[in-house]
Amino acid sequence: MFRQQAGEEQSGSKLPQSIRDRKMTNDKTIDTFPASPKGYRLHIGIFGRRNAGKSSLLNAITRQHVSIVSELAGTTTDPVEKPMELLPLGPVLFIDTAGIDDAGALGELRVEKTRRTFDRTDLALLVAEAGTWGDFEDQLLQEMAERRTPVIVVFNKIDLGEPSGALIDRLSAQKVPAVRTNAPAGTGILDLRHAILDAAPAEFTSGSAILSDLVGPGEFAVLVVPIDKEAPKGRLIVPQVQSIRDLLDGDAWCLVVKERELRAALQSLAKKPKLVVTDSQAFLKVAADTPYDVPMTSFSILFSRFKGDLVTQAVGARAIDTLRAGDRVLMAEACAHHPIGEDIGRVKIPRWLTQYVGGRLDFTHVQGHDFPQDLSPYKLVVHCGACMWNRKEMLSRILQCRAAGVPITNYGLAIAFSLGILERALGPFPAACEAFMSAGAFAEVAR
Ligand SMILES: Nc1nc2c(ncn2[C@@H]2O[C@H](COP(=O)(O)OP(=O)(O)OP(=O)(O)O)[C@@H](O)[C@H]2O)c(=O)[nH]1
Ligand code: SF4
Ligand SMILES: [Mg+2]
Repeated sequence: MFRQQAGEEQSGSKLPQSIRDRKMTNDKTIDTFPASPKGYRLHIGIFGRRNAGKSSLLNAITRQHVSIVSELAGTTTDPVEKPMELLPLGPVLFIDTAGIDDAGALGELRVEKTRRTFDRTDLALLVAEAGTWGDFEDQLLQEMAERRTPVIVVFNKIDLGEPSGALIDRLSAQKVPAVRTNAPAGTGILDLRHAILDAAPAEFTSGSAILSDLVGPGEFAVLVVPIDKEAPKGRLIVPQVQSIRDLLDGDAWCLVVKERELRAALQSLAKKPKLVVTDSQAFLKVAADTPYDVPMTSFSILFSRFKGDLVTQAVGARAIDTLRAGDRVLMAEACAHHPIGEDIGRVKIPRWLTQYVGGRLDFTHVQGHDFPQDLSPYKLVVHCGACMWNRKEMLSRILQCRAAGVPITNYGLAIAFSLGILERALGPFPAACEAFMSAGAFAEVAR
């Protein structure tokens, strides 16, 4: 981890006013926040013959009755749109369409409406009854290929039949991913989520900015960088350097200080910074020295958003409250950095968590790609900021935890939670803060 995962928060109390004022959602798909503009959502079109189970599939993914399902072919007549937060990928817009094997004038109109949704589809789900594949499906695949739109084939109704081996082989040779589902029973929905994550175009899976969007052009942030015995000689570490570069790219600027100089630096400034970002190890001092009206967070929280899924990982920090003496905790680092002295992952976080829980915990440490397939022994996964990884890889790991029903948080979030400053550190991220605050209600939603 970046030996300074910044930390954050703790249990409930003083939520920033801006967040308290936000209307809490009752919708269990978290689809009211973050309020991403439609254009930023990954548009996932659901296509296929009438009655293939397209609407059933949408309902299974959202766990809501979004679209009407019936045994009558041709139930969906106009495209049905459903925005939601598809954890851990982020904001998506599902578009359920009318079956397009229709004949007749009415059918043609409906087909035309469905075809128009092709233009705004970033990723297509081609839903077919497992035992029914023909020219129609091949033509749809070809049309999507011509449009360079990635496709996932969903063989639905696997309770009634299986796709042939020859077809599976052909799709695999064409590099078209396929999943098998029984939508009403929820079978295969997790595989579908994985497939969506894998197939999503890169611009939707790479984090857009580390912090420049929070600061803004012409504005500045103060970065707090402790120079202690764990700091590498003569250089800054990757998350710090990347943060500085991101600010410059965003036409913003920054002041870099050690924690000891922070108070004097803030006093000497003519105006307040838009954000203070600290290494998590200095979090308590930085929280004390930063005026409450200046937003403050940590490098590792920024990286949870940039490389992982801040909402899921903030909610995951809640699980620390449920830890009991003897529970197993997996500490995972994405690269083999060299532990120095009081290493944060091996010494400091275990110490803080142990103090919080009030009893010995059983820690397992893994590095790099050495991540257990079986997560069931663990009560919690605490992950580093994954600054050396691309986001897709971290999101896959988050999905694996979700599949196993094991909460995942990150180093900084865990530290802040155990130090009691997570709410404040999540202040710049209303969606994550709100999710964290209503984590009880979210536990159901998040899987
Ligand atoms: N046995 C079984 N039935 C399914 C499955 N998925 C959907 N169905 C049923 O298939 C019928 C059609 O499902 P819909 O979800 O309405 O299909 P659709 O593709 O949206 O149909 P149109 O809107 O008419 O194009 C309904 O009776 C569903 O209950 C499945 O996996 N297995
Ligand atoms: S990838 Fe993880 S362990 Fe490696 S430097 Fe980045 S935060 Fe630290
Ligand atoms: Mg339908």
